[in-house]
Amino acid sequence: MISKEMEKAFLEQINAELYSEYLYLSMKAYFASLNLNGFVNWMDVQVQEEHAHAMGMYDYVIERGGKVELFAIKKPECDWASPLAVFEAVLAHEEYVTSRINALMDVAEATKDRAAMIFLNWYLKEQVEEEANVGGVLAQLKMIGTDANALYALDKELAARTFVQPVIG
Ligand code: OFO
Repeated sequence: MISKEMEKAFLEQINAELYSEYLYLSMKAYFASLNLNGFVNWMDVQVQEEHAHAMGMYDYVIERGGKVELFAIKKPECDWASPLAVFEAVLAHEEYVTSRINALMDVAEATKDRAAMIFLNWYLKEQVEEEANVGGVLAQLKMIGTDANALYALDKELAARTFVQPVIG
């Protein structure tokens, strides 16, 4: 059975993951408005990943005998100055999410919830991957600068990203 403290921490994180899904959905719309369809695809994969992250925790809380309660999702930003500005925002957001998962691990440690610690390990590893992925695109965007041809080449590359349903836990 999950403790009330751990349950509350998971419910807040489910909300944060759903907010991430919402934020990337908003970024997807921004790229659609620029006709950058590879970036649209990259964001679409991100949206699906965040949904899977939220559902992983949702299912876990239920499996541990807890009760899921959903909270309101705050409105995401809807406009950015450039693709570079979007990816700067994505990296800052993922770093924030990493700090949240670390805080969740702190609750698991403080309540001696070893099952939750094992479960959360997957999320910690996922954050390493997320930050590296985003950092890679960001570095390319910085090199590209104002070169439209290079931006279109990157757009083509991002069109190849595919969603793989993660096995969480
Ligand atoms: Fe759920 O990893 Fe991104 O936010």
